[in-house]
Amino acid sequence: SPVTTRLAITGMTCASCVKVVQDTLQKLPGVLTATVNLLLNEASIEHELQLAGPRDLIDAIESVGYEAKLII
Ligand code: 9UX
Repeated sequence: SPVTTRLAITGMTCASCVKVVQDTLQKLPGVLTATVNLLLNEASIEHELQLAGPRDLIDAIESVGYEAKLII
């Protein structure tokens, strides 16, 4: 069953950034939904832990040039 993870993202300055981050997350196996809020610099991701853990989400975001940290 899916869990929800929130990430604090650094480096997004425009709507295109939001789309890049959102598309990157949504392409990952195990991600059901990914919502990115530019004003809050935050992403909320529903994902299957077995397929995509928090580290996978963070690595994917960092691979396209942004910084991400887990929000506990
Ligand atoms: Mo455009 Mo958003 O290069 O950083 S994608 S500003």
